[in-house]
Amino acid sequence: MLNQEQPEIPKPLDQLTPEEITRKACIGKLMTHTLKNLTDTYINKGFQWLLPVVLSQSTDPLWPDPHLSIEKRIEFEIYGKPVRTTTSMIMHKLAATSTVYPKLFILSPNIRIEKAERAKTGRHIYEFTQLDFEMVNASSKDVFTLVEEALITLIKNLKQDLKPELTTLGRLNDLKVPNTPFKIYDRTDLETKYGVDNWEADLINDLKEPAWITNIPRQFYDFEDFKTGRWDNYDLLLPQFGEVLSGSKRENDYQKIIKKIERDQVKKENYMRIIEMAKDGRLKPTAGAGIGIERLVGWIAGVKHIAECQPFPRAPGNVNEL
Ligand code: ASN
Repeated sequence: MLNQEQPEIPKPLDQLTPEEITRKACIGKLMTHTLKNLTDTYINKGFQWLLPVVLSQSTDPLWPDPHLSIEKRIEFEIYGKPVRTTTSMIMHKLAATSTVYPKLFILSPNIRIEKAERAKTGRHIYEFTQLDFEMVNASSKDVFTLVEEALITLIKNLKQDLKPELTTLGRLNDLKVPNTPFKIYDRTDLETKYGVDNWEADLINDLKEPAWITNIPRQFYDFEDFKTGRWDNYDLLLPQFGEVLSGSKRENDYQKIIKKIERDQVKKENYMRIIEMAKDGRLKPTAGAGIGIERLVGWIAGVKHIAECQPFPRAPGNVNEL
């Protein structure tokens, strides 16, 4: 758990007090401007905006993943075929960047039925939206530069255009435009310094500015150097708040993909399109990431629970009528 105190579960709209309505409206404006600002940045840099999908045979296995706490995976049949609700559009991004859309982003709704106890972290919701992006022939460094620029532009603009809202939320002075480049930490160094289990919670307490963490063992689609054992992937952590983005340079070598899928005991039959593309040499080298929109806006707004950033809250363990 990253939070010291347990946050209240955000209420449905019709149960808000007048003060809570004012607060919700300010967060809503931050959300609107954040979406406009980020999508403008990506479009101006030549990215194409793809619409999301909700049901697919193939979705993110989310495994192995050091953060995983999924209570239930949603899977059912349509037209005689199994489909799953989107956990992330990583597979779609790999296929799309390698064929028609070399630079793309999607505002992608992801469903991850987190264990109910995760409501306490204030950082988990069971439906969230990623700004999920991917680009061909890019390195991790390219992703860092792009994201840093996008965030700096966003925070500068919000501080300028939404002064009253940030003032109402008590964030105008506290929200600082971070210095670039952001610091980069290797996960193994953090484990040595803070311990294998605690490094994230301890590091975010120490952080004054956003920072990158690299080299995190996880899903087969992240690039792993088999010789050194090093992973070319990253998370972006926000001070006092935690992970807001994860991504990587991608694995596009057929043999390595097969080896990792087998090692992870992931169902190969769900990833045949990507496997076939890799086999034929059609899977291009790409890099990308997904920015958790509710977490980003939650950090900007200084919320106790990121479900406050949702008009219709999705806190783990809480199902509302709307
Ligand atoms: N969107 C992430 C990525 O691009 C994947 C995820 O959310 N699990 O790597």
